[in-house]
Amino acid sequence: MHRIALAAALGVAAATVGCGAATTATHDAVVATHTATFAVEGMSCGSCSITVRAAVDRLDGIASVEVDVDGGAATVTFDGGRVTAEQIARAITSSGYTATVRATGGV
Ligand SMILES: [Cu+2]
Repeated sequence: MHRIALAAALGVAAATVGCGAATTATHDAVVATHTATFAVEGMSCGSCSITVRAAVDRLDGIASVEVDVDGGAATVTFDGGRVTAEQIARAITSSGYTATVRATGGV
């Protein structure tokens, strides 16, 4: 009886540890770095690039934002488990510049 109780207690401990490990693994998988390039229409100066950058930075899961005013483009590195390229394009568009996803890449 005592032996069974001990085994059950160890089982719970093992399950708890296993759960923690699984959570960590899942978390690592979710922190998948994606990079997307967007065509952004309507930018004409540095102030435009700041507006676009701020609109993207407000979103969850954004790692970096690069805006190329002359090229009419933005390159965003983000956590694909927390935000999508489409959501980023919508955020840029609602800041006043029409954005479309040009290319996406995951790691
Ligand atoms: Cu401007």
